[in-house]
Amino acid sequence: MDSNPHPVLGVTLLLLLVATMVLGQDDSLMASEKPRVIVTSDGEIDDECSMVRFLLYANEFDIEGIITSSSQYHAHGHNWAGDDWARPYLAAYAKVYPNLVKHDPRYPTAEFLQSRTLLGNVKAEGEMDEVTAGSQRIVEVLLDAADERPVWIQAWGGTNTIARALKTIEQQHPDRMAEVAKKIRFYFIWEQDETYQRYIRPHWGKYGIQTIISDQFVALFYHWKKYVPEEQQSYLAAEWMKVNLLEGHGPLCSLYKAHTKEDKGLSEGDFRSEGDSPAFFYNIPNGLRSDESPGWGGWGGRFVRVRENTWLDPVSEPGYEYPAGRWYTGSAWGRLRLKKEISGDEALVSYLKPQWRWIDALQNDFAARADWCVKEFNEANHHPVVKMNGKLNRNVKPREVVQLDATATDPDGDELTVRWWQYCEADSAEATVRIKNSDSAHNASFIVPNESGKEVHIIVEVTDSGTPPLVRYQRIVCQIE
Ligand SMILES: [Ca+2]
Ligand SMILES: [Ca+2]
Ligand SMILES: [Ca+2]
Repeated sequence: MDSNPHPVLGVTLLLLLVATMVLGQDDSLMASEKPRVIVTSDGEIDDECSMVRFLLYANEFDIEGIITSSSQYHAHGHNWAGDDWARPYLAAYAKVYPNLVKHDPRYPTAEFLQSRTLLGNVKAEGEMDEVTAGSQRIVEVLLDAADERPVWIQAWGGTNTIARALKTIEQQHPDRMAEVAKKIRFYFIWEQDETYQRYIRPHWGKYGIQTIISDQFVALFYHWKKYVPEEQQSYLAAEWMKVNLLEGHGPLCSLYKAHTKEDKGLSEGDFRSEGDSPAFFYNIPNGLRSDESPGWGGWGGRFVRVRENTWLDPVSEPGYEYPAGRWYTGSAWGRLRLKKEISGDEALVSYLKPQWRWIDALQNDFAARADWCVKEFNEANHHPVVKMNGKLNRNVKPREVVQLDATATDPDGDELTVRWWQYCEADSAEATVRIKNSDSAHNASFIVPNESGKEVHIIVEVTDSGTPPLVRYQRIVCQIE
């Protein structure tokens, strides 16, 4: 009998081990680790759209939970999609899974995802008295001392199930609150009930949990036609949606609920809404490193620190004061502005730019994964791989010439276009630097501005020649001495 029944597997494991050891020597290992995420969702129709997309990113995350929760909009007896609303999506995922793994073996099985799909607190808006299967799953993940990695807890609906879980921990393990808080990262799509203000802030605020509360998600919300610029709108229009997602892409994408009829300037097949998707866009490991600080910006938007460790949307209105309490439909700047219905509202367009600026990249990325549901590896496109040569975080001196050098490859052998650019909105430097040879992978450079104590953020963006074109990035953060 063969003493080694899996020689190929043995070699693969060895290669993986060697690769891990090599990667471990620079900072790119950080970027290659899969983020741990817990989704809580209120099952709205735009959550259903987000769920189709999220499942196509199941290879990128360690999904610890998909938990249904209520919100101010949805609860038992109130526009409720059903406790099991996610089930048809997981069933469709099961059908496309055998094809998805041809493109990335890291996709989890539908059975695994179903085992982590649980019902949270859903009986009423803000209900957090009952201990539920969903709240207990969050407790279990947070109390698992064996895994110290951060847990990104997303609220696509109310924060009530999350609040219930934290209350259980406070009641049963008050001595472990600090340890638990250290792991938590929050990303909320508005505060869709009062439980963050009523319970989480007063009881957990002292631990300074990093908390993002987005209003700029409105860029991908029902009213997108009013403020997404024309060139980005084409990626949301029926013509693009039908060819790239809705038709001929298998049972999961065919469940995607685009617009069904002519209504308020929207056509059948147009993008409807995915207001909650930025909560997981933020964690997609695309090289932008946005999850290292909410202020750095990326596919899930860009935020400013408003109080303690709470990050909200950057408002540029002079003298503006953020509300002391909830950031939601009744108070968030963009939402209130939208209600004014100012035609051609440039201030609103600019406020939402941190989110809409990525729509082309996001939609192409979605479309490639839709292809993965039905196509063979050699018929579909896959991401370029970008590696920065040299450190990702650098200390530099004023007026120093910084050499920029990256290596980009593509698993499909596509041609690659390189573009270096300064992420001016994300960095603290006032100056806009001129990047010499900004289309060269190995020969770009810039001169550090004379701004001691500030940072310059430089992105290398690599786009492949495949269909749809896919992009990956790396970011250098230069700290000026
Ligand atoms: Ca929602
Ligand atoms: Ca490619
Ligand atoms: Ca700047």
